[in-house]
Amino acid sequence: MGKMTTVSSERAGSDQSGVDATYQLYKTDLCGFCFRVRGFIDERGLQVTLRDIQREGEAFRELLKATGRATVPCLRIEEAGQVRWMHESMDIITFLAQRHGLA
Ligand SMILES: N[C@@H](CCC(=O)N[C@@H](CS)C(=O)NCC(=O)O)C(=O)O
Repeated sequence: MGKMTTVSSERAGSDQSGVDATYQLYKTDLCGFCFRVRGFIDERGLQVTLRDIQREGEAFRELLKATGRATVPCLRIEEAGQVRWMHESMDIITFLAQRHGLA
């Protein structure tokens, strides 16, 4: 009890699950599927950088280039020098829940 732990705000692994990955959620503010994912992220306290593809042209171009689609939500997962992109709100939630012991 009382032991202080320093965590990086960039690392979702700070939830002590041992996972050292960096997450970015590509989203818009008009997308209900995005709000579903964001609600889960907020509820569980995961560190995920939000990228708005309507407000940030660069985010839109990154998403399109990487996935060939403009569909949101899309989770960019960077881990051990590798990058993966995941569509589908329920797949994203299930992935994060399993990954971080939050099922
Ligand atoms: N089944 C998908 C639906 C995603 C979806 O329909 N996203 C809409 C916004 S609410 C979208 O990005 N439409 C534009 C497109 O696909 O180009 C999910 O659950 O994530």
